[in-house]
Amino acid sequence: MNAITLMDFKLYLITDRELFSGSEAFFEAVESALQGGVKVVQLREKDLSARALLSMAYRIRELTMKYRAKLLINDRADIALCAGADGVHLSQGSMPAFAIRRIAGDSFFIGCSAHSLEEARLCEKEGADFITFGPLYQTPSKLKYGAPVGVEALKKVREEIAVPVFGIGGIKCDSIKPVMDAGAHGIAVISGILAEKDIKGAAERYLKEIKNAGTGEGTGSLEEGL
Ligand code: 3NM
Repeated sequence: MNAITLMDFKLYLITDRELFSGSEAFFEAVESALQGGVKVVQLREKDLSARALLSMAYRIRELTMKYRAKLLINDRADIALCAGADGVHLSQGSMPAFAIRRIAGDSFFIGCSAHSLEEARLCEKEGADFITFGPLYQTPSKLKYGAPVGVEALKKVREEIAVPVFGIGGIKCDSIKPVMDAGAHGIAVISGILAEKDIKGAAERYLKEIKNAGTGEGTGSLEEGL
């Protein structure tokens, strides 16, 4: 059984501090999302130096601990280990999961971003615990992530890939159901929560919508079976 399916992990909040006027506003926003029930946060601030990212990771680690939430760091397994984070989220140019696993151990969560079936196969083969697949829809910064791949592509990935797959990219509350119906294990999101005025309320709505949508995965996990 994949550990991800045993966790309270259906909503994956990814950070973007550029949405805020300063770092305190950013930390407050992450705390509001945690108050709304977010249980897994990915710190994704790719432009920061290692030193600045580590310092931010310490702060987000404190916040996530306070709300018993997990923290993953984008790309930097070294920063994740130094900050006592729970895992790392890799992109195609990152170190492969198996290399990180050798030093970080089996309980370290390793997520991996895929934008095609081929990339999803590689993430899984290299040992990722879960995959984010997208962009499913147009995102505010769509050029960065390429053209939307759509939910039909997600269905194909789900048919072949055994590890949990999270839909990502332009997912708003009203697109949660089609994404979950396509077989997603959960939803990964930035702006649908962090760009909202009421961040706590937005997190609550996402969680409610995910719960209502069901998983499309049957009763294969402990969480659902109990
Ligand atoms: N990765 P929003 S799409 C960080 O397709 C990221 O891998 C993507 O932001 C991918 O929820 C994306 O605001 C942006 O669309 C997600």
